[in-house]
Amino acid sequence: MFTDAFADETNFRVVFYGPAYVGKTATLRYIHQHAPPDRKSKLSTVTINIDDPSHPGETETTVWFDMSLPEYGESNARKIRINLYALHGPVNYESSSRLLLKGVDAVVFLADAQRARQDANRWWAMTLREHLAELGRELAGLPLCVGVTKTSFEGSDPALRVGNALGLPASPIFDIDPTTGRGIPEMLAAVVTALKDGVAEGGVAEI
Ligand SMILES: Nc1nc2c(ncn2[C@@H]2O[C@H](COP(=O)(O)OP(=O)(O)OP(=O)(O)O)[C@@H](O)[C@H]2O)c(=O)[nH]1
Ligand SMILES: [Mg+2]
Repeated sequence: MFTDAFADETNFRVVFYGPAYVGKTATLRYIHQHAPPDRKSKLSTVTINIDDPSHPGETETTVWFDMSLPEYGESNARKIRINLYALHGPVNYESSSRLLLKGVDAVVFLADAQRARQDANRWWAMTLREHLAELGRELAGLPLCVGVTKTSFEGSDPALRVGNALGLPASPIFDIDPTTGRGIPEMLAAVVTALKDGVAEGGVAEI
């Protein structure tokens, strides 16, 4: 989180995290498409240098945009802006996840409802915990929401069952579909509520 005094905004970093092909980019794209034009940056890919001395010069790609959320009121007496990030495409290096999660304020974990993907969901949930630990952070206490995609596919389990099997701390679970937007506004609202709850009341004091 950082405050931008010039824009009078509090910025939160929200990371969308989960297995390959679960729908991270499609979810970001849906949120971006439905935000008013004057409140958002372009949806962009950003190439990052991976922070790994054994693989010098290697890069990975993130997808990113930011948007202001005046409808959610204020946090610390400033308007709320969220910066949404996800890794994009094949993830070859663990250090890219750690870079992504550095300074994270909230995580949206996306899980794939297809039964064949349950091991992948759990593996990514485990790596989320591990990367945060490497960064000196704990999952408990970090605002967290779960979005379950592809629930309408053949061979899928219901969202609650998928979400509850991840081994993550109890958190709101949403049945989402980034191709139609089902569940996404509700999930976003839960993320922002959790972010606001995490910031102590009291406003900004000049010192
Ligand atoms: N019908 C349907 N399609 C979905 C759903 N969730 C994801 N998809 C599709 O699954 C495909 C993969 O989605 P992406 O958004 O590219 O997934 P990703 O997590 O960004 O994938 P990587 O960046 O490669 O890890 C896209 O064609 C999405 O439209 C869903 O709930 N329903
Ligand atoms: Mg992607």
